[in-house]
Amino acid sequence: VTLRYFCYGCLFTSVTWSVLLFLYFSLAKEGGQPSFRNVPIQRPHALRFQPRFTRSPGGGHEPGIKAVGAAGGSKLAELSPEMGMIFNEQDQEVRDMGYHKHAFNVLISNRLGYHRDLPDTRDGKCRERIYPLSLPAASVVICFFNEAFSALLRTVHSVLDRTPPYLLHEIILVDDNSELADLKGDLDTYVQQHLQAKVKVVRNEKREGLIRGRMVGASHATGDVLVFLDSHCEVNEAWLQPLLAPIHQDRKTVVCPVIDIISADTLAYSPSPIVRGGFNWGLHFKWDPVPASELNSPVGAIRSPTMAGGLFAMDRKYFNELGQYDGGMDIWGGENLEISFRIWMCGGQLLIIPCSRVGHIFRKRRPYGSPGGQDTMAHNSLRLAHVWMDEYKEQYFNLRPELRERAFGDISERLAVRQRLQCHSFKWYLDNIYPEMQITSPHNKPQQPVFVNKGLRRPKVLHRGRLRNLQADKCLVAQGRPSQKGGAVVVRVCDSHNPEQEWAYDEDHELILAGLLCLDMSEIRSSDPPRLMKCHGSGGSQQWTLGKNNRLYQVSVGQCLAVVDPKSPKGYVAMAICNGSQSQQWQLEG
Ligand code: LR7
Ligand code: MN
Repeated sequence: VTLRYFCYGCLFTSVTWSVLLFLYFSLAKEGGQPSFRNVPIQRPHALRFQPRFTRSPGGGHEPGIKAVGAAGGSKLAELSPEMGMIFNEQDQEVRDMGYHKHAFNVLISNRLGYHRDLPDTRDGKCRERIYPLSLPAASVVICFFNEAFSALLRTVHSVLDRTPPYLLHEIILVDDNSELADLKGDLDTYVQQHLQAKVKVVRNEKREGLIRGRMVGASHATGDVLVFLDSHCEVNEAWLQPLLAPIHQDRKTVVCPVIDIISADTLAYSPSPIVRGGFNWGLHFKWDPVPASELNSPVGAIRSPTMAGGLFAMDRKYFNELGQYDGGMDIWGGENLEISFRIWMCGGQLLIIPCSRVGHIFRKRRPYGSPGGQDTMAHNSLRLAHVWMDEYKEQYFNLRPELRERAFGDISERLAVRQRLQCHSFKWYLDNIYPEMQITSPHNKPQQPVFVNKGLRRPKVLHRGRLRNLQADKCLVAQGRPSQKGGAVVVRVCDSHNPEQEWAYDEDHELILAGLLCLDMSEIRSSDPPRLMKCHGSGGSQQWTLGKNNRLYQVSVGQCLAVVDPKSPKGYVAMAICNGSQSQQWQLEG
């Protein structure tokens, strides 16, 4: 039962209500404040009450994670359910407004306060590691736009609480012209009264977006190393030393922590599996499994073709030498791939450090847009394609033909950066850093898609049968007619006599339903659920592997097919980061 339903439940049951109120008051009388997992509940502070909004359904702009629970389902993954309880109308308002403005559970965030214990998610061996005492000091740059006050302050305090002072040069908060009143006056007052002189607030006079925002932050920084964080993070035990050490050793090394998952609905903190960064030809970031060759030890650094974007550390002077960011990129998107390509192509390296853990609240939608409603991801991706991708930008345009002629502004300064640094070609990057990436070029693949249904080429069918989800004990079928292009798939009661439930899995790794359409995962809108499309025969969006743990892995988005809610009759499925849970287990049974 999710917390959410539980709470709506109590609203409508007066009996439950009285029990809850009784419980609450008796607890409050006994101990002043009830304590859940040693975390005192702070009554929401200074929240103004405004009309109620209903929560928009989770759509999901997140590049990767819709993770449910921790790998291995540790007990640390869940906070006490009382944390999210709604005791009065005020709580309801805080929660509803919070979801509306921030797309996560602000009620719980406020109650957690600015400090909390976190489960130590590192491998045990990390605790035995010894780092040099003399390391460069860090300037932590946190750029924010309309962030929830408690989430921002928890980010700041987690850094102050878990960083040895001599390694923390300063924290620079860049307010990207937020509209929320508490991020102005209240924040200034709080910083003056409660935070050390180390915390500085810089304010943008107009909204710049996170890319120019970080450049502003970096320009104010004076520490040796820049550490960028999103404004809804919590750093974990001894997070900074493992990031600083490799930079100290080699100034052209850029490092990312493992990004642990803070649930947007429960604020529970759980470990992420060790994965590394990739991308697809829609120029969306994705998580990839770590190739065996990179997995030398559970604590060793992992070379990563790309970074997710928000959380990384880099020598400050090297950041400037390498060309900071592309200042022509707006608001959100694309800068993560741009800096990743630039690091590798121009003589640096990008590593993920398993012993450094930082949690991030993964929301199901982005709660803000761009000022003029532009698609900044497309604008920024265009710039990055034209500067860095050479002939391989065609891969992007094949997926987004409408962008081929789209203007992208002046890129001469960025081309000059590439020239000045004598960077490698994109082909070099693909060959040496991301050999897993599949290329659909006119040379090795037919340019005209081959339709299996048209009989031009028939890949051999390896297995046939129903696809049963082990948790829901239901089978994957078309939501409407199996011949309907673009139709969704859902799970329904299995029926071995129904040919419309029969999937064929072929040597091209396609999954074809009822001999008609292929299971397809959009590379352009990677947060959408999979759908049924005409088979195109060129892998990518239609390439699935039936792998270990019975998982159904989608190669192009790097995620697994999961049942959303096994008990719901709706039977919705979605892509989620692979975590081995039962909701992600499928059996092809003939
Ligand atoms: O106009 C803006 N101005 C800002 O200051 C828009 C955003 N921001 C701030 C915002 O308040 C936040 O602190 O910028 C930060 C990042 O914005 P998010 O949290 O909305 O981004 P995200 O977490 O959805 O997206 C990921 O991809 C982005 C691409 O531009 C950035 O690189 C984000 O930093 C990045 N986040 C992460 O890498 C965390 C892990 C996510 C994954 C996978
Ligand atoms: Mn974020």
